[in-house]
Parts: sequence; C-alpha cells; structure tokens
Amino acid sequence: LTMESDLRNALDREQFFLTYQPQVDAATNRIIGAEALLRWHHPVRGVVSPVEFIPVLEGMGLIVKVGEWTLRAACRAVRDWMDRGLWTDSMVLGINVSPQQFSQPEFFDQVRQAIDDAGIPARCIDLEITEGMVINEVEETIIRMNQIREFGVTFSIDDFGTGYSSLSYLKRLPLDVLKVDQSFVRDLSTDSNDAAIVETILAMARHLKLETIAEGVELEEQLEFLKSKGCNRYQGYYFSPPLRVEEFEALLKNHQ
Ligand code: G
Ligand code: G
Ligand code: MN
Ligand code: NA
Repeated sequence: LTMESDLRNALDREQFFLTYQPQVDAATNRIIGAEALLRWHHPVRGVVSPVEFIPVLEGMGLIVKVGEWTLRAACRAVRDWMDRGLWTDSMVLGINVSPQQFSQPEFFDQVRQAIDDAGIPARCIDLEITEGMVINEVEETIIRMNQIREFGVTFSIDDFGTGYSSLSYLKRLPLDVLKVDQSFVRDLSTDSNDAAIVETILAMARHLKLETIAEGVELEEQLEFLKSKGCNRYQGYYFSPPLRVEEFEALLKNHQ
C-alpha cells in the first residue's frame, strides 16, 4: 500500500532514472547499442529494482505514464549522445515495453512523438516486447507492430523461451531481433539441456531471419559457445553491468 502511494508521486518527484547496459558485437568487441533499464530511487528504500515495482505500476495502471516517461527520457539520451559524438545512427537503444503500454491506442503516437521531439532517427530505437503481450489479440498486435516498424523502429522479443506462446506466434510476428533469455545462458557450460535449448533457439532464429542477442553473459565459456552457434551479439556482466548515465557515457568515450 505504501509502495503504491509512493509510486503515485515518483514521477513528479523525479525519482525514476535509466541505467544503460551496453550490447556488444562478439566478433569485434565493439559496442553496437544498449538496453535502457528503469530504476526507482526511493528516498528511504534506496534504489528499487523494476522486478519489484513494474508489477505494482501495472496493477495501478500507472505503467502507461511511466512507460511514456521512459520512452521520452531514452530518446532524449540518444539525442544528447549524438550531439556529443558518443552515438552514431547505426547504434540502437532497446527500450522495454510492458503489455499494457503496448495495448494503448495511443502507443504509436507516444513512440513517434518521443522520437520526433528528440530529433533522432527512428532506427536508433528498438522496442523490447515479451511473449505475454502476444498471447491475446495476435492480429491486432501484428497490425500495430507493422505500423510502428514502418516508422523505422525495430522490435525484439525479450526473455524468449520463458513464456507460454507457441512457435506459430513467433513465426507470424513482424520481429527483428530475438533475445535469448539469461536463464538459458546461465548454465550453458554445465547443463547440456540448456546448451541444446540455446542451440535450438539460435537455429530457429536463423531460419526466421531474426538477429539474436544473448543476455546474461558472464563467462568467457558462455560467449565462446554462443559464438560457435552463430550468436554474435550479447549483453551481460562479462562486458558490463547496467550503468548509470555518467558511467555509460565514460565507457562510450573510452571506447572510441
Ligand atoms: O535491470 P534488471 O535490471 O533488474 O531488470 C529487471 C526486469 O525489469 C527486466 O525483466 C526488464 O525487462 C524489466 N524492466 C527494466 N526496465 C523496464 C522498463 O522501462 N519498462 C518495463 N516494462 N520493464 C522494464
Ligand atoms: O529486460 P530483461 O528481462 O532482459 O532484463 C535484463 C536483466 O538482466 C536486468 O535485470 C539486468 O540487470 C540483468 N542482467 C544483465 N546482465 C546480467 C548478467 O550478466 N547476469 C545476470 N545474472 N543478470 C544480468
Ligand atoms: Mn529487456
Ligand atoms: Na530478458
């Protein structure tokens, strides 16, 4: 209950901020983009994880407003980095979108406004959706995704393999990127089932002509396995955890 009333004021009190986790090309070791990850700085509890507060925001219906703030803040960040020569128009920032947000009729306008107001190329933004979103209303989801993709934004399927959707949905959705969930990456070098699952997911992505990004890569062995199976992009502690904006900018600067 207190969490709810605290969240009600969090936007006005400017308690939300974004962290950025770099995404890397494994072959060249170059930063090719990042994922924006939301944080809540609570005055007493400190920094709260989205795992705790996103479901509460969803329950309150507040995720739509916070999601719009996130979109706008992320696009403004890209604008700022471009102005400072830290970001090129071939780099992509991933933004997580909750099902409730996506199902709003205004969602496309929110995305377009955020990108236009920031004056950035639409191709610099990738929207990460989850399987939860596509269970219902597949037709409607496909229509909306196509509208947004025509504008130039790409779509990733996040946490792939952890939801309930069938492969037939995956085949029909106009996706660009499949993110291999970290739960399969974690025990890659010790669990032969996980290794088989990852290999299968990567083969399927290749057939569906989807780019792949592996998540939660912490170890050299995991990276080597992924590379050997054709996954050339990753994010994870092995390269960098999610960083506060100043740290992320310093990393981009050193990386040039
Ligand atoms: O950053 P980790 O940093 O703890 O993120 C945990 C979970 O929260 C992830 O599943 C991630 O997809 C989700 N998440 C992070 N930022 C956002 C956001 O801006 N919007 C939504 N809907 N989910 C987010
Ligand atoms: O959106 P998504 O569910 O993919 O959120 C990514 C989550 O994974 C965030 O909570 C982020 O902090 C976390 N994360 C990123 N890299 C690693 C990693 O290498 N290991 C682990 N255990 N978690 C990671
Ligand atoms: Mn994500
Ligand atoms: Na994920």
